[in-house]
Amino acid sequence: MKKKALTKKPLNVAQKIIAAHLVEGDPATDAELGIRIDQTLTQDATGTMAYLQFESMDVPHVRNELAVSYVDHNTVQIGFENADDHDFLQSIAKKYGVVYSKCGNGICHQLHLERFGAPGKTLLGSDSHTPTGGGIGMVAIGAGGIDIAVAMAGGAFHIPTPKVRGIKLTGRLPKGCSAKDVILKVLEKYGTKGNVGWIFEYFGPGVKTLDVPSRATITNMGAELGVTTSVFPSDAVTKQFLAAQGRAKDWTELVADKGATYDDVFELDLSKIEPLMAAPHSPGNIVTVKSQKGKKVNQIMIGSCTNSSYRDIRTVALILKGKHVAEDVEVGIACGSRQVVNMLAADGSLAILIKTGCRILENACGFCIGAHMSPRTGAVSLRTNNRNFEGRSGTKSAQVYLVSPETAAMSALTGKVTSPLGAKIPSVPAPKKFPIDDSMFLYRATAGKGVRKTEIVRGPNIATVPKGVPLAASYKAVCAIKVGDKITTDHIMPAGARLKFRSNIPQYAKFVFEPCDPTFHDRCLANREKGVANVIVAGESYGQGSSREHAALCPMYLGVKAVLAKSIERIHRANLINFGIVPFAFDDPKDYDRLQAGDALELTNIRSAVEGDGKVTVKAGNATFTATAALSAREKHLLLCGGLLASLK
Ligand code: MIC
Ligand code: SF4
Repeated sequence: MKKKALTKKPLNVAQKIIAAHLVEGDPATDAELGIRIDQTLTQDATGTMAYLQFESMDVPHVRNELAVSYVDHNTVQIGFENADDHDFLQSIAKKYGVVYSKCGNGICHQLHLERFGAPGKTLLGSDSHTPTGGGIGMVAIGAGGIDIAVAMAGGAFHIPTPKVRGIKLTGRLPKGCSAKDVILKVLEKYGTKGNVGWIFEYFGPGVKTLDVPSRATITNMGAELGVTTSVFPSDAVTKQFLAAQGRAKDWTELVADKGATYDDVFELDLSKIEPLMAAPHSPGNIVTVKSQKGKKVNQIMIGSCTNSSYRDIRTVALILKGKHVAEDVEVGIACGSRQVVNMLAADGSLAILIKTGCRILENACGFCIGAHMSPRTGAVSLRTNNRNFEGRSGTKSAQVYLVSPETAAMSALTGKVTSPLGAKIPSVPAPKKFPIDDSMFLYRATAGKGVRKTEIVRGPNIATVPKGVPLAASYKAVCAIKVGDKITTDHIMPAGARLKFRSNIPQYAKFVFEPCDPTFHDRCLANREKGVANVIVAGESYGQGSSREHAALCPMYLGVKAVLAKSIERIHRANLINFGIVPFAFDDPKDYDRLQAGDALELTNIRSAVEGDGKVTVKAGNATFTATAALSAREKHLLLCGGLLASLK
């Protein structure tokens, strides 16, 4: 007994959850770990591919504890494509034992937090903001659709052995500041690149001052740091939230052991925080609200999975109560779920918002993904969502600033950037009881089992998943595009108006790199026809942002065989490997400067490089240089086969 106590290393929250789910690797010695996934979630924009891939695995039904398919992204339904996708998703959910959240129920992350998430569990979602679940003590990770398919089939998910950074919260937020300002502060400190492989764990006396929706805002936007995930402990505040959701039995206490350590600690005094905003065009471009005071604002959008809880929208309603939004400003409100809408209807907030001149939008992703509400040319748009990449709003010239609901509401009243500090900002206590109506979650009774004889509905928008081919010994190639630093998956595979083609790869592939070079598709196809491989050359932090595997799947379809970058973000790197594209990093970043779009290249030893130490020799005209893909044995196997799906066949 004594010996055991001596050898038992105290663990932090992230380490505890990972240890309890470890199926491959040893955190002390291995660079990659395999973990068991309890719950999965998909959304419609990534879900169709995930379920097509699951279907091709020939498994009779889902094998993980709980799989939920949400419809929240493509809800606008102009043209038949979105509705085709919804029918497909509904039928395939019924067949394989997936719970189906109907269009209109709300945004996946908000709903999952309300109705299914539980402390200590692992959650894998085909959406980069899946870490929202970290707000109630889950290890919740975003990944590509095919990784979710594997997890639904009972397979492990692989993560780089994480380093855990403890963010020690002390003090209490000043009135007018809220969780968005906290995560913007963390983004100011750590930026949107260079955090690959880390988990951020919040601890310390300040934690208890934050309610669950606030914690979830912070872990949600941890995605913008590029970390594997972010996590809060599960404490009395979590217990109260779950009990109010009628789920007291899902609560367990989960706190770091006494003496647990972190690989690094950052101390953040909440009382010193001031209202912040992320200026165009990056969530890491942090400025104070004070510094932008008085800037004229044209549009304000409140909602998204970051800030659409009852707490957030009720706060906005109370700030606006009895007043009217400014003459020249358009204000839109999108709640996170039907539960939130119902609560706001019941307590009069909805009536307040309507009276003050807000536009009440559907409880869905909507504006956040540029599906609608694009601002006017050159507009200043304040938004409470998590990403302000150039053009994501649907208007390339728009200047999008990310702000808290408090700053958004105060600015709505004046039509100018206005700080909530010093204003009368009401507090919204955590509700004692949330109204529960799960009627838009279908197939709970057959969850995990499915209804085998269900016919899967496939409209013309549901195409087949292209398969990869084994990696050749060498390639004659061409630099199909050269891009700079911090290229996001919104640059590679735009969403917005293009989102409806997600289930149809040949069609969607027409828009790869549309914002950077609309000729990319045609040139790549022509090269592919000639048997010449396409190579993407990129700077730092390539593939930031969303989990959309289409940013790898569509390039694979266009004959892209390798990416040569200064560095590549975690989810996108994993997606590239899943689709047989080798993610190389320049051994000498200066070699990036030698290359131009259109240059003929030769990847002389690519297959043996992948089999061996990952070092490829690249010939570019008279120059020869090397680049390396640091790969685990599993990743090597996938690449040699031509991707994950090809490896299963
Ligand atoms: C996003 O916020 O960019 C999205 C749309 O939710 C994506 C998923 C997708 O592209 O479908 C994400 O964050 O992973
Ligand atoms: Fe939806 Fe926006 Fe959240 Fe992505 S970030 S899941 S588009 S609300």
